[in-house]
Amino acid sequence: MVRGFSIWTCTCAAQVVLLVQASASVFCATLVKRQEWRDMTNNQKIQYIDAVKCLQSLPAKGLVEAARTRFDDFQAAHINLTDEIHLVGQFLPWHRRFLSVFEKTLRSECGFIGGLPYWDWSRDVDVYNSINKSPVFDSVYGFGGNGIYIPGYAGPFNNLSNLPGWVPGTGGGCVPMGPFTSYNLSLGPGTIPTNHCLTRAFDDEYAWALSSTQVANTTKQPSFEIFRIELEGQPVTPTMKLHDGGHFAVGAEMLNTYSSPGDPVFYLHHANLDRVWWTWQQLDLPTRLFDVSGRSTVDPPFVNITLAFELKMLNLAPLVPIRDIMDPRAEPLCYTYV
Ligand SMILES: [Cu+2]
Repeated sequence: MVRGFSIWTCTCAAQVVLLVQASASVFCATLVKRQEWRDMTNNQKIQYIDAVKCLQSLPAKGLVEAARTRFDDFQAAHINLTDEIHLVGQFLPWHRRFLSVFEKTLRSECGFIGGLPYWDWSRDVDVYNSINKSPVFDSVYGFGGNGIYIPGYAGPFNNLSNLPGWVPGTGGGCVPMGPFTSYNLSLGPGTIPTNHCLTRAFDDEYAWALSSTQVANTTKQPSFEIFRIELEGQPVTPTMKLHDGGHFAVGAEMLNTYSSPGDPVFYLHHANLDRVWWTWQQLDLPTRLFDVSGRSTVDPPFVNITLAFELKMLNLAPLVPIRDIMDPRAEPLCYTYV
C-alpha cells in the first residue's frame, strides 16, 4: 500500500484500479487520535469518562434481555461471542473491530469528540513493578482504583479462577471510589446475568508480564501466527503474556474471559494490545499489513482464517471481512495512535 499518495490526484485510471486492488483500503477523510491516558488533559479525561457514563445511561437495543444499557450491549456481544473470538486467528481482528465500533458509538450516540484512549501499562510496570499507582486508576481523572479487600477472595467464579498456581488479588470487592461506583452491572460474571457492582482485585504478582521488555519480546516475533500467540497468552502459551497479564493484573471483573468488558478499563487495555499489533505491522508494513492466520475455532473441525473471514458484531454493527480492518488508517476504522 502506498501512503501519502492521493488517488484523487492520479490521472491514470488503470493506476487507480491497481492501487485500490492492492490495498483494498479506502482512505479516511480524517483520523481520530488515540492517546495514552496519562498524556491526555484532565479535560479530555473527563470528556471520555462522561461519554462512557452516557453510554451507561442510554437504553439497550435488545441483544439480550438482561442488558439494560448501551454499555451493556457491548458486554453482551462479547459474552455471546467469547468462545469464537479467543485463542483463534480472529482474536486480534475481532477486538480491533469491536473497539472501533465502541469508539464510534461513543462519538455518534454520546457526542464524544476524541479517540478511544489506551493504557500503556509498561509505563507503570517499568517504574513501579505494579499497576497500583497508574493514573488510569485515579479516582477523579481515572477509572477508580482497586476493589475493597475481601479476605479469602477466590476469583470471579469463586473457584480460584481454575488456574493452577493462581495467586488471589488484593481486593475482590466493589470499587469504592471513582466515576463508576454507582453503575450497576447486569451481566456476568461469565455468562450469568446478575446485578452487581464493578469489582477489581489488583494483583501485582502478574505485573511483570506487562513490562516494556515483554512488549519488545512480542513485537520481535517474525510472523502473525507466532505474534498473535505470543501476545494473547495462556492457555496456549505456558506463561502469562500481555493480553492475559493485563486481565489478571486488574483482576475480578477483568479476570473473566466472557464478561470482562463490564470494566471500562477493558477498552483501554485492549486498545493498547491493538496498538502493539499495529506497531508490529508497521515494523514491516509490506509483509504484515495483510498478514493474518490461525485456526477459526478452538475445537476441530477448524479452518485457517483468511482476509475473507467475516467478523460478527451481532446487533452492534454489520459483518465485515478481516481484510477491511487490517489498516487502522483506512475505512471503516480511521484512527491513529499518538
Ligand atoms: Cu475478548
